[in-house]
Amino acid sequence: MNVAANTLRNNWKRAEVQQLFDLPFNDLLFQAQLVHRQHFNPNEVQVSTLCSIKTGACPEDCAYCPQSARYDTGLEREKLMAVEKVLEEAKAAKASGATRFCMGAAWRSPKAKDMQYVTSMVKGVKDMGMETCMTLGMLSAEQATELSDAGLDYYNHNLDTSPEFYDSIITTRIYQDRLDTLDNVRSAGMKVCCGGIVGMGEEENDRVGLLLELANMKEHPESVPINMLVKVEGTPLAEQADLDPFDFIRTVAVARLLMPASHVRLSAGREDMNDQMQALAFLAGANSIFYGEKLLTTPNPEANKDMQLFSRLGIKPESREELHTEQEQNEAIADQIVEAKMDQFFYDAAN
Ligand code: SAM
Ligand code: DTB
Ligand code: SF4
Repeated sequence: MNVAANTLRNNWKRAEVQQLFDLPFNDLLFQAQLVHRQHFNPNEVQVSTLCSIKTGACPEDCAYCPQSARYDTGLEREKLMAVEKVLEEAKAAKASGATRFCMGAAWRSPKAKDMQYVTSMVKGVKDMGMETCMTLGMLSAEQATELSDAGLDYYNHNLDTSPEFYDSIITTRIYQDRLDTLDNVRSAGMKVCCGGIVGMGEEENDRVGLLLELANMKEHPESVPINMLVKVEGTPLAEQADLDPFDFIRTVAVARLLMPASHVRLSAGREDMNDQMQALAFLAGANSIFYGEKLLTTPNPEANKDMQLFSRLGIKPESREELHTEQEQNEAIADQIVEAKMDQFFYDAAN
């Protein structure tokens, strides 16, 4: 099957998606790379930084999540971060080369009293010249409009898995709730960041189902995070068996083929991937990462290590089109690369 056609579709059939998963690995990666090159510079990766603006004590029961109040994961519950503190973190993220600042809250949905704080955060981060993203749980149409009016560029809300497997992972809200929030985000004019998690014990059929849901949305999400489950002690999925790494790469490649113009983000789970696996994910069409030592509550590779990997692969962080920040950004990135190269030099010299 040759899928390298230069068109965006939202009428994918389950059997077509299954056929892509069934391709020999090399054929699948070759197709994904062809399609990737029609839409993106294959040597650029978008870099986002995450900040947990409200950590822990979430009332939901998502089986993978260290922040659910229902599981004892040893996480300290925290109040909503002060706006200034968030802006300080955003400044640091910008200085280290991130172009998007993503703020996450362990909420089922934001309360009315929270909205003034989160909208101030959006305005402050935008003023620094960075793109903004938030993930705050379910949103009503009014809340989505409020965030959009404040200047929020992206809203992250994942489908997480297939509709069929969903009930084995979350019982406190249904698939349709998620679709409704995504509709509200779209109608309010924001860009959608929506993906899922693999490695939760789902079947390949569920990975097909998840990608089918995403690819058949009226408009593809602009950003598609593919998370590999981070197994956290105390959560019901702590002892989940590892997913075959090639099945993870296949999922990235099929996402790239189905949603050719979207950024596919190699999201949570990179700490458990070696450099070769990450390089394969980039070859399969992943072109965005979370950058910085921490995701929301779990570790992520050190920024320096990522810059070393980029440098070894000849990858450059994607810069934003807004030119007034580009030079600053390039300078920051160049500094990071020099630093990373020095570290590598001393490491090599000492070993
Ligand atoms: N509470 C909000 C919500 O659930 O929409 C926002 C924050 S929540 C932590 C954002 C996403 O992080 C989840 O939808 C899930 O896809 C991802 N996530 C959470 N825990 C994870 C884990 N242990 N491994 C991989 N991804 C995870
Ligand atoms: C997404 O898809 N992955 C990010 C982000 N959206 C908010 C979150 C990953 C969280 C991993 C577990 C943690 O650090 O708590
Ligand atoms: Fe709460 Fe979001 Fe974690 Fe679910 S994924 S428990 S909603 S923080």
